[in-house]
Amino acid sequence: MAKIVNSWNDFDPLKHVIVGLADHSCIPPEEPATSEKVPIDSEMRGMWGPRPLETVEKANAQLDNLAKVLGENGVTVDRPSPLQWNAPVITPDFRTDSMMTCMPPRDTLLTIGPEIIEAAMSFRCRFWEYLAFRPLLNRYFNEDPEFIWTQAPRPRLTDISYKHNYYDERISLEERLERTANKDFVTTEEEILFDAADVLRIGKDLFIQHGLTTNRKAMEWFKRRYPDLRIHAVNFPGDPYPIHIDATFVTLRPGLIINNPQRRLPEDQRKIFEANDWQIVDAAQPAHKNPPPLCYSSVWLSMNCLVLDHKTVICEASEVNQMEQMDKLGMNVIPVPFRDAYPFGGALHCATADVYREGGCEDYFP
Ligand code: DAV
Repeated sequence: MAKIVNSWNDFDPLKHVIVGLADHSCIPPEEPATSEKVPIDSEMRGMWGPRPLETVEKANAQLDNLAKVLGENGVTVDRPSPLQWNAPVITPDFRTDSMMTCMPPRDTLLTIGPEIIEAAMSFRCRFWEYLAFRPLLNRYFNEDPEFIWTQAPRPRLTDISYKHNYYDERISLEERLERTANKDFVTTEEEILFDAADVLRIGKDLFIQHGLTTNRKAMEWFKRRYPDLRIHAVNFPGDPYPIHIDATFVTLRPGLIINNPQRRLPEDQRKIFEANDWQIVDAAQPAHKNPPPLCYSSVWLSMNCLVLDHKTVICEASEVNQMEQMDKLGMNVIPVPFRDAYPFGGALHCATADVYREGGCEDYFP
């Protein structure tokens, strides 16, 4: 029996990680929570079904290469067991005609110390996604006597969990930004909803983005479930589609954060960082003008890096500006090509989920 699961942040030395797989990935049909995530001008609007096989194969080649590079750097890598995602999800409360993928494990699994939480996700098409990770979690449970396996309260995702007609093509970018500023999102407060990728773990403090995929009730759940941790709601008014914190606000090491310059953390929410001598610097500009085809995410996947330790970071190989900035910030960069995986749910941080990092639960904001 050995200790397998332990991770309190995104920067301590990484020893064991899950890397996603693109097999059988689908573009899901529209549903109450998803239309918001597909920008108006996206070629994906109205399209759904299995993704083209050649794109799956290219994504898997880059995911496999990432796994290989991690292995060469002393990190143990596990892979999920993809389902046949091209099947409907039917519950007593709803039906949607396809699932999606298990490529971005970061959205589904949240590691807090010795615990992995299966998130309470708001997309109906992602309702069963955690099943792809069950064989791994079951093994961790069998082998690590201290592993705590948690499933957050399962949302029912009935119609009352969403604001209907929230999405409307006629809404201008200005109105969209106004909604973000007013914290008016597509999900209601009916039930606890969160994606794991909205939670930034910094030891004793969890910074949770309130946005399209995570609501206030989730923060309340975290507060009650983890009375020893401090829960902070954060939001980034410059983001018209706030989904997941990891292309917006990214820790590189204790005391250093890169922040998306289009989505700056508001002054009042900066105080806790400033008071503890943490530096928040603007992230470098993305190297690309557009995301790759059939991609949900923005060009800011440029900053969605995977930190291996306080001095080492994996960056996407074509993100020259980001790599240069990392170098200036004193990080050694390992470039890994990854743009073929972006359409499947994100970049290097999204595509992974922490199992073990060295270090304990530090108090960085006493
Ligand atoms: O900027 O589109 C992407 C985050 C994906 N997990 C963005 C956020």
